[in-house]
Amino acid sequence: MTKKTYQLETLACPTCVTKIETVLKKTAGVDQSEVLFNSSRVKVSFDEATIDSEAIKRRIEDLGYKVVSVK
Ligand SMILES: [Cu+2]
Repeated sequence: MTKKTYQLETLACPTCVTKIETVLKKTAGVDQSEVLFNSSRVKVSFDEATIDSEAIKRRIEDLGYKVVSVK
């Protein structure tokens, strides 16, 4: 399992957290995801055989949240 942290631009409200988590939970290959509202970070653990980091980043950005950095 691979773990990455995606730094987003400042999240405006807690609804964003639910929105991102809901989509990531339904994404094939994603094992766990957690959105940290205060730091505007998304922590994801995923199976690289099924999905790569770039696809997860795109998934988040498709929702309208810009990913500033990934580590
Ligand atoms: Cu919001």
